[in-house]
Amino acid sequence: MQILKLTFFCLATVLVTFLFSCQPPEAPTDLTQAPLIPQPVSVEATGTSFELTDRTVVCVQEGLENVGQYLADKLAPATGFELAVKTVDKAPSKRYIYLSLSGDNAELSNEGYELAISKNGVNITANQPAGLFYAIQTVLQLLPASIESGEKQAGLWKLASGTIKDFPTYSFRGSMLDVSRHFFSVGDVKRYIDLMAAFKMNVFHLHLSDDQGWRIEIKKWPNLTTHGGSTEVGGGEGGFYTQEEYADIVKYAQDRFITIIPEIDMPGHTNAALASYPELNCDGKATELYTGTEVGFSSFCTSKEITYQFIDDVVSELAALTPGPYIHIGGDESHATKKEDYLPFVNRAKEIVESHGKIMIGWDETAQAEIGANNLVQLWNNADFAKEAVGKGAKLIMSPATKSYLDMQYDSTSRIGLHWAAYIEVDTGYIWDPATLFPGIEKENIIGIEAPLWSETVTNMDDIEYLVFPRLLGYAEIGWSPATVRDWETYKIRLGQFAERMDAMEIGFYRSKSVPWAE
Ligand code: TNX
Repeated sequence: MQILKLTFFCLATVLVTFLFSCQPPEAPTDLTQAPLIPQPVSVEATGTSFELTDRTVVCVQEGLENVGQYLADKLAPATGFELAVKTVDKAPSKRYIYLSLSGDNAELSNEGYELAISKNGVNITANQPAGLFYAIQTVLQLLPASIESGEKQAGLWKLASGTIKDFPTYSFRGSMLDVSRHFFSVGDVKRYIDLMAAFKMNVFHLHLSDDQGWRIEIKKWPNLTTHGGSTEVGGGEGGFYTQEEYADIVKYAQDRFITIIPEIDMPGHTNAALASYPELNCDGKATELYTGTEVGFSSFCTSKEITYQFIDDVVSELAALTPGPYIHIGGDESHATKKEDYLPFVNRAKEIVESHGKIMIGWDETAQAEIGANNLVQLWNNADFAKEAVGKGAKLIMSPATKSYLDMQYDSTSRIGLHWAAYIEVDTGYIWDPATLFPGIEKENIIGIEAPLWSETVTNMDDIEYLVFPRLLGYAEIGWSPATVRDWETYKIRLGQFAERMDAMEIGFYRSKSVPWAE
């Protein structure tokens, strides 16, 4: 009898569980409860929902076909819907997502958008296509996490109704990948770009040269890549991007509203170039290739004219391939360059960059040179240099190593990463404000933030994803969302709800104990 009872109880439990799991998933109806990263400026709910079906039409104003197609392509794999993209003058009455430019909403500026969701359709407006692109990222986050799957899913594709008005706090929201210490393929770089775009980041800084490797083909100086690109930290085979591959990366980024900033680090961090061309050394002798991780031992010969001819050739080819306004000249940790040589060197590098129609960016040490209001200085280590830059009218990119370095370990048990600046747990990476971190550096001195990933300990995409995620989401939010809506206690809940979405995106992220992962 006892056994019969038990069997019955078990069967009943199984049945209830089965029935329960067969219930259709509940449609979301409260837009204010949707976990979004970055958190929008304002969200209002209207209590119903819009269902995306195979009969939904993506409607666009003339000229916006590309953005419309991007949306349809993003929705296709998981839903299995091949949504038509139609050019129209105004939205139909139902079953639509309509993308249009209003051009007159000053509050939204260049990158903001308004997203109005009703039972009948979704209206997306912005002043510029970039705003529509960011609205699409929001739409994707409002759909179930399985929308990110590469294969068809049995989904109920509903979005809660209401209105989102959204625009970024900073116009520069970036990340950097060091492809010199370890080389990463074009495919890896494109994945990095896609993952940044999903969180509304718009600047991708490529650290293209360092002591361990030169990674961009320069036609006038071919040994830079054939020799200088032939190894990496640990002695692996290294690699480089041909100019065609670099142009392909630039185009891929541009299609996702991301500006590429190429960096050629100088006068220090130049061993790969010094090993490739003896004439760049003061003693006229080429150095050996370097596969270690020390910094600060190399320097261009600042007193030789050939050095400046070389820089002019490199910047000329790079500027021609780079539509964005910036060239980064590094300038950090030039411990092997005398200060009296360093400053005139940076001044000349700046002239060269400007003669090719670009704006110079340098790490914070470059603030000591003759920079002006047009230049950007990237704070990484020394707030006094950054303040000097502010005094000269330059704007700052905020990349404090203690808060925003993606190569810092989470804690002492992290399987890769460094810790010379700090351990940066997910909360530490989130809880800071660029505009209040250093007294004397105010919001109006700051163009934005950038989270750099140095790659001394990073050898493949799994390593990249482990260090970059989930911290990148926090940096995306710091760059986009107003300080008034940022708060760790609510952020960690939203982030926890992104576990399933990051899984669907096949991101091998670090499951920090400081986050309540919803799984
Ligand atoms: C400092 S940050 C460097 C890089 C290293 C990094 C490692 C900066 C401008 N220079 O050369 O890769 O630390 O965290």
